[in-house]
Amino acid sequence: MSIKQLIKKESARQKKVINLIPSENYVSKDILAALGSPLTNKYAEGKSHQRYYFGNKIVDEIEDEVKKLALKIFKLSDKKWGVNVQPYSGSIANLAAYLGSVGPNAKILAMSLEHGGHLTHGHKVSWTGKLFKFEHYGVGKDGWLDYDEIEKITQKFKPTLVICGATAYPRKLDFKKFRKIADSVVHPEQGRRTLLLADISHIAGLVAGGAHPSPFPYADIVTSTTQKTLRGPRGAFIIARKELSDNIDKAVFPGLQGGPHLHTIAGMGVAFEEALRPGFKNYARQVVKNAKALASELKKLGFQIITDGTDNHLLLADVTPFGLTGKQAGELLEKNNIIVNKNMIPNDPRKPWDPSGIRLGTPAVTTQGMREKDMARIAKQILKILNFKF
Ligand code: DSN
Repeated sequence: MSIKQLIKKESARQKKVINLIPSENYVSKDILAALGSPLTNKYAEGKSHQRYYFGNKIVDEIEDEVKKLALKIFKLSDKKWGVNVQPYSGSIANLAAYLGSVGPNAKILAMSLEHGGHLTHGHKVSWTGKLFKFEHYGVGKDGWLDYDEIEKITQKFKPTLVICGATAYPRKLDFKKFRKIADSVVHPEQGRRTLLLADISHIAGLVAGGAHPSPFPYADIVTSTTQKTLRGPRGAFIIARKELSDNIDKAVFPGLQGGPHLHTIAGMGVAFEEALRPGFKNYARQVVKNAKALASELKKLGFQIITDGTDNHLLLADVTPFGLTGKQAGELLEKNNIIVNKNMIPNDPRKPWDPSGIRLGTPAVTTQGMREKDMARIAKQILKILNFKF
């Protein structure tokens, strides 16, 4: 089959299934048009207006505008914040943020992958785990972050950077508490406080839409991808306090990357424009309402939901009471056109490849117009599939 035919096949698959992967979404036609535009033909190494190639007047305008929009969706001033929209993905954005702020070998504290953090938050198989000295915190037995415990770990470890942000944590992040925790350790020799980085990749759209508290009053650096709740293309950005942003920019280019992907940057700009429309607030709120409805319907049907519910766009369910592992449950659901991902649950006795849980999210189905009543139907269908294993 040709690539063109395979793309058609994948488009049809995306239309046919119920997509409950919390890190996926469906972008608008305008974003697809930006991604498929001739901007992909252009090289523009460097920052806008400081490029190594010529012919960049128009793409400079585009990048400048996208940076302005990135600040606008979070109501930030360019007097205080610098933006970089060039990272190819969240992984590179995180690596660049660490390298450009605290540098290699620094002590960094983050949430462990097993408890809901991210691979690039210093997991041992990621280069972030090899290039820096990471220590991790997790969640308590009840699945909730225990901020007193995080503070104790912080004071003992004395990191120069604290990371908050998760890929599989269903509750609100208390950025104010994380700030206080970071401030409980001082580094007079470095002449600055412990930095706080919020990786809001999962919740960026909720923050922009007012459905989750913002990290910006408290964090020094915020990293994010744009393809999840923000409903943009697969790209990333870093927003950092002005005094940190020059070094972070240098870590992105020339430190880690070459020419920026301008078609993606333009696609991100379109996503930011869409996030500024009044309807986006309703979308963000509905994503959370749907996730809450899905969690409560599954709970009514006997599912064990980690932390008993959710405050955001995702939930974690332990499927072992059905006599299934997360992998088996995911495969059964896929056979029946419901797409989830297998996921570790807190303190999981099983391994990541075949864990005890599944992770479910509502950004994509909300984009398709589904509401609470649809979540009730989906929950019943999930139960039927897992009970009868067909
Ligand atoms: N792998 C992504 C997720 O699904 O959460 C994060 O990078």
